[in-house]
This record gives sequence, structure tokens and C-alpha cells, in this order.
Amino acid sequence: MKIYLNGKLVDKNQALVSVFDHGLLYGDGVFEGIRSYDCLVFKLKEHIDRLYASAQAIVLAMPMNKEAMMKAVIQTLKVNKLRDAYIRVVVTRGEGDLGLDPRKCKQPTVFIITDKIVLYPQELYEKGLAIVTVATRRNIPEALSPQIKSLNYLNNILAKIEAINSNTEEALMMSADGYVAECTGDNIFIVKDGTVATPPKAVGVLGGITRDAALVLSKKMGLETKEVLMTRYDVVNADEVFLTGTAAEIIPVVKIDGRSIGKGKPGKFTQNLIKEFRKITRIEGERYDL
Ligand code: PXG
Repeated sequence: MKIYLNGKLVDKNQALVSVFDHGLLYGDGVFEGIRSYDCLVFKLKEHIDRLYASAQAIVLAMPMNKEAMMKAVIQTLKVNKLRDAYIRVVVTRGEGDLGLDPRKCKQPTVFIITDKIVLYPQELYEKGLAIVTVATRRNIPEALSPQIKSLNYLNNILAKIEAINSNTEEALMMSADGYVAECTGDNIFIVKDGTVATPPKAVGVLGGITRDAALVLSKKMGLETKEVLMTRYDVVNADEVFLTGTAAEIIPVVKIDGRSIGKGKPGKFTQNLIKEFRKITRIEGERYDL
């Protein structure tokens, strides 16, 4: 396996970064998780735009332009001969000293890993997921905006641990004000009386690229869509609930805090949306040849 590291394609065991890298010492950096389906990189431009927006938000000067970054992604996929892949693009503040001062980091570290995609069990899509609300609140935007896809994921990991401790795979996180925010690596949607709703970004959630795609598809499928504040009450009383994310795509939720959602199995709309989403991933995207 070859890894893109600072402009070179190197062997996996040659792909090393310094213990003085501030990505490691402080979680000071940004990243993206992207997928390719049958030699089509899904929403590549959108992911690269978000990466650069995250970098801008943390005052990290990118060492290459977006064009070059997209080329680097494609180059890494090709050298590893991957048709279907999970792509991780990481940019750290770079090597510095033991202090926080980012000015000591003269050169950002850029690496791209492309690997085989590990699919969630098909059973989850057919039977749906049980989730729990957790005590760990989503970071407040005034401290660290969840719109920044930073290397600091402890907030989400702590929530994930709570979910695991209650024998559940995924956690639903609330904002500090008690509104529904998102799950640890996925956005949440509800369907109620023919309307598809998801929390607004301003409540403190990542502007998910799958979230955007789900909003566009839902509208195309004839449902009204809205981005509104919602409470736990709204979620447990929804007709259907689903999560969206690059890794999971669109996954139905059938139980929240022990309460069955709708009929306790994936809803009709969610099932259709999953089909439509899978269709576009095989048509749209940045094509590459192996
Ligand atoms: N919210 C958070 C907090 C995320 O980290 C999403 C929503 C969904 O966004 P996209 O753009 O993917 O639709 C994410 C996605 C993984 C993994 O491999 C996924 C994410 C981060 C880290 C790992 O499951 N982010």
C-alpha cells in the first residue's frame, strides 16, 4: 500500500510523521473522509472545499491548491488500484516544538491514505440501528465549531464510549442548550408527516456532505425539507429517523433510548432514499481509470 506523504508516494511502513507534529501533540489539524464507488470519487470537490474551509477556520495555510489536492487524491487511488475506497486526507499544523505556538510549525504535514472500504453489515440497513442519547454534549460552536472537521475528535469519542457502554453502536449528542445535534460521525434526520428535517448547522453540527445530498434527494423525491431546531421529544415521536455520513451512507434508526421509532423497522421513505442515494454514487463523481 502506498501513502501520499508531503508530495511523495511512499510505502506504508515508510509513511512516518514526527512525534513533534502538532497534529499528534495537540490535534492541531484538519481532515476529510471521502469514498469512491466503482472508480468515481463521490463529491470530491465538496470534500476538498470543506477541507480548505476547515483549514481557513483554524488559520492553517494550505501548502498546495485545491486542484493539486484533488490530483493527489486521484493519484493515490490509482497507484493503489482501488475501485471502491475509503480516502482519508489529513493536513496537520506540522512539526513544531513542545509549546502550543503554531508559528513554530513551519510546514504543514499532508498525507492521504486510500484503503479498502469496510462496509457496515447489510443487516443494519435492513433492520435498522438502535441509538442512545448520551450525557456528553456536542462541543459548543463558540469554543470549537463542530463545522470544523478537525483532528480533535475526543468530544465524539467520549460520546461513542457512552454508547458502547450501554451496548449500543451509536450516540445521539445534544447541544449545550439541549437541542438535538448529531451522532458521533453522522448527521441525523427525522421524517414526520411527509417532511424531512435535520438540525441546522448553527446548532453545532458538521455540515455533512451526505446530509446535503440527502436534503437534495428528499426534495427530488417530493418531500418538503427543512433545517430546524429539534428536541429529543421530536426525534422519539418521528415517523422515521435516519443517519447520514460518508462511511455509513444512509442508515435507518429504529430505536432511540429504548423507544421504537415508527413501526420499529426501517420506514418506506428511508428505504427509498437509501436506494436513490446508492444510485447517485454510481453515476456522479470524479472519474479515474485504473
Ligand atoms: N458529523 C460528524 C461529527 C462527522 O464526523 C458527519 C457528521 C457526516 O459528514 P459527511 O460529510 O461524511 O456526510 C461526520 C463524518 C468514519 C468517520 O470513518 C466519519 C467521520 C469522521 C471520522 C470517521 O466513520 N465524519
